[in-house]
Amino acid sequence: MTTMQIKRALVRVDIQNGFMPLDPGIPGTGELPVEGAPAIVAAVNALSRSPFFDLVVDTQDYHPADHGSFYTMHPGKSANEVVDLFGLSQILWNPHCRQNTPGCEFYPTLDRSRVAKVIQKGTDKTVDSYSGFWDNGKRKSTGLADYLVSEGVTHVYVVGVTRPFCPSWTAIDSAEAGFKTFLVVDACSLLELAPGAGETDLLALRGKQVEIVSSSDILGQTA
Ligand code: VGL
Ligand code: ZN
Repeated sequence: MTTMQIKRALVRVDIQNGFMPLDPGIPGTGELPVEGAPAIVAAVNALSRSPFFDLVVDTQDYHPADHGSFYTMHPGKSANEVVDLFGLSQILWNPHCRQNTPGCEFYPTLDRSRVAKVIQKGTDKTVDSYSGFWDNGKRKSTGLADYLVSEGVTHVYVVGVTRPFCPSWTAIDSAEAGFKTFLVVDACSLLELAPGAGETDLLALRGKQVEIVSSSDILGQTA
């Protein structure tokens, strides 16, 4: 009889300067600021150092300067307006995480010592990519699923910036790809464009077989 070997990956989504509130000491911050994003880094680092995980992966939002998700590419439009981008509904964002700029760099206090792989996404200017697995049209994979399978990963734990966007889409695609999937809620930031969006997101995740856990469940803290 054989038993399946559990192998756990921590997938850290888009913990980059461009999503952090403006900090004059850190170039690239303040592009698309998410208020609660710096506060997740301590939990993400603690998880990343835990032997509970066999593998640590970072995703990197990595846009060309003229990416179609930037409101500046749509004359007369503002941030948070919704447009049709080549057949897909697209929320318009401030320009952020552009290739070869400080905004796309990982946040300096993020512990990257165990990172085995970086998966870049959002590189095609015609389509956004919230998920670390697929573009928003699910036309082109990033290679993350193949990489995790090649490493023997069975269980995926998702953290990062920012629900209900990139970590949530990544977790849903992970579950759909066949990994037992968890979202570590206190290690994810939240950007609510409408009130209640965070709660709606948690319901949607559970509906897609993503288990919601907290970092203390994993690290065995009593707090
Ligand atoms: C993200 C909006 C645009 C994210 C990325 O990482 O959640 N959000 N690009
Ligand atoms: Zn982006």
